[in-house]
Amino acid sequence: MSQKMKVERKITLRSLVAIVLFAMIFSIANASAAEQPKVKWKISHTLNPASVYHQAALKFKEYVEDKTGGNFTITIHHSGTLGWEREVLEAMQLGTIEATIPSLGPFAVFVPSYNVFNLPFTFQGPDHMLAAYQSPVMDKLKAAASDNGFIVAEHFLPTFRYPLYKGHPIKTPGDFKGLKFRTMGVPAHIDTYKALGANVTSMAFKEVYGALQMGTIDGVENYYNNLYTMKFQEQTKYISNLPILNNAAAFVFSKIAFDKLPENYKTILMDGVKVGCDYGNKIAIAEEEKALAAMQKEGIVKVFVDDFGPFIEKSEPVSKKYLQEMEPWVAEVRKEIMDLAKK
Ligand code: EAX
Repeated sequence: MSQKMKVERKITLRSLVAIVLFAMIFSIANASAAEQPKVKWKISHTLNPASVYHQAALKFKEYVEDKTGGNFTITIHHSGTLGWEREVLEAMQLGTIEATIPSLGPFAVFVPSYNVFNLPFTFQGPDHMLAAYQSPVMDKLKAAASDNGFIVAEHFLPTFRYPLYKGHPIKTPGDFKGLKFRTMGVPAHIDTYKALGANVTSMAFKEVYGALQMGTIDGVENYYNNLYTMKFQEQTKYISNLPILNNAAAFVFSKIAFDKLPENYKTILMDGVKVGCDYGNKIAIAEEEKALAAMQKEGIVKVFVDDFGPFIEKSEPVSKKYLQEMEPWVAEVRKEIMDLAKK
C-alpha cells in the first residue's frame, strides 16, 4: 500500500468514526429532547405570597424545574390575578390554565361529590384530616373530578375554618343570631351557617376586609393563618374555637393539559405535588398556633366553647339533606372518612 493510500484510509476511518460519534450524540440529544420537551405551565391561586398555598406551590415549582433541567417551567400567579377560584376552574376545564390550588369549597361547585368536605363537623382534627386526605377513599372523589375535566393530584391543608367576628361572643348556637357572616358562596357552607342561626352573605375573598370595615358583615370564617395574613383581626373582636367546616385544598391540574404530557413528566409533576403538599401540611400546622397567638396579641378575644354538641345538633340536618341529594356512594365516602377518626 502506498503512503498516499494509507493516509487516505486513515482519513476515511477518522471521518467515519466522527460521523458515527456525531450521530450518536445527536440521537442522544434528540431522545432527551423528546423525553424532556419544553413545557410552560401556569399555576394559579387566590392567596398572597405569605400563604401556605404559595409556599407549597414554590416547593412544587422548584422540584419540577429541577428534575426536568429547567425544561418544564411553572409560573405561579398568586392573589387571584388570573381570576377567582371559579373563573380559574372554568379556564382549567378548557385547558387555558394548567394548574391551580382551589379550596375544596368552590371546587365542589364543579364536582358535587366533593361536598363531603363541606359538611359541618365531619373532621375531628388535623390528624384525622391528614388520614382522610391520604386515604384510598379519596380515589373515588378523584375519579369524579376526572370525569369533570380535573386531575386532583393531592389533597392537603389539615385546618378548620373558624369564625372570626365582632358584635358579641358566640358560645352557643343561639349567639349566631344577629350576626352576618361572609362565606365563599358554597351552598353547603351557606346552609350550615344559616342552620346555626347566622345571617349569611357571599363575596370574593379580596372584598372581605373592606366589608368588615364598612360593617356590611360582622364576621368571616377561615383558618387562623389565612385570617391573620389577611389582617381581618384589625376589623373584628372575637374568635370561637368552633371547628365547623374543614378547610382542605388540593393541587389540581387541567385534564386537557395533563393528558398531553409525556409519562415521565406526569410522574415528575405528581412527585412534585407530594413534595409541595408535605411541606404545606407541615408549615400549616405550625403556623396555626402562631397566627392565633398573634391575633390575640392584637386584641382578639378567644371565645372558648367546650361542648360542640349543640352546634353539631343544629347543623346535622344540613349534612343529611346534602347526602340525600348526592349519589349514594358519597354518603359511604363520608362514613369511611368519619370512621378514620376512630382508628
Ligand atoms: O381558597 O375565599 C376564601 O375564603 C378562601 O379561603 C380563599 O379563597 C382560599
